[in-house]
Amino acid sequence: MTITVHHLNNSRSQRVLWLLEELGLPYDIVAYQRDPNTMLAPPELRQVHPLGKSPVVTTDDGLTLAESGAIVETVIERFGNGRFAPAAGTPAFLRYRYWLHYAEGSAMPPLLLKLVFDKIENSKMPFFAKPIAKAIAGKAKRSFITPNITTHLDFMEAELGKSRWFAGEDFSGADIQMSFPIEAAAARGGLDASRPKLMAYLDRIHARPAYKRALERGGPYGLLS
Ligand SMILES: N[C@@H](CCC(=O)N[C@@H](CS)C(=O)NCC(=O)O)C(=O)O
Repeated sequence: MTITVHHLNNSRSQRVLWLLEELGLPYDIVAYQRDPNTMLAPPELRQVHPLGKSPVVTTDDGLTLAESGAIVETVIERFGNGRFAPAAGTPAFLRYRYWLHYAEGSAMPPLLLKLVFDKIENSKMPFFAKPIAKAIAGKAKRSFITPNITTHLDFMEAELGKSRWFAGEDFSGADIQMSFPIEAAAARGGLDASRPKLMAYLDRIHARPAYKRALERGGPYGLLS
């Protein structure tokens, strides 16, 4: 079977390349470039999936998979042969499923809000609008966004104090899914050496040969710069 990853530069689809490298599965990449001004995906991606977001995975037997957590879960279920997911019915499996959902459902929203409000603060606008925009963005960040990011970072740091990887002592698809919010937090969400477990975790995932191979296939990945 041929697996094709519809890969947008600098995006969540980097995780899918990494997963396929970990599994040693052959795959093709169709590359899409973000608009340098808006950072949005090009319209061609809507021909693959109506939302026009990345990642999307297609197979030559007619599957179209979207939503990174669902892609990670489905690929591991179909091709994992017992690798990268704890056995069904175990407490570790519940943790695995929790983190697969948490990454996009809970960790990403405040990080995305921060990105949007940072952009509003720094975007060009008539001079008289600037102080108003700055005041609104500053209030949203101080009162809601930053405290939420702090809560999530504290939570993740504490969880990594309980086990080496998110689902337990073994590396799993949950770690691949969790890499993106943690990388995003390190790039622009205030994650730094004051949270040593998360920083060491990032070093561990970046040292994995499959992670490095995925970077070579996927091209420059801005969250690491
Ligand atoms: N929750 C979705 C999010 C998908 C998503 O927003 N992808 C971003 C890339 S990181 C995207 O395609 N952005 C370009 C756009 O919105 O046009 C997932 O995890 O797959």
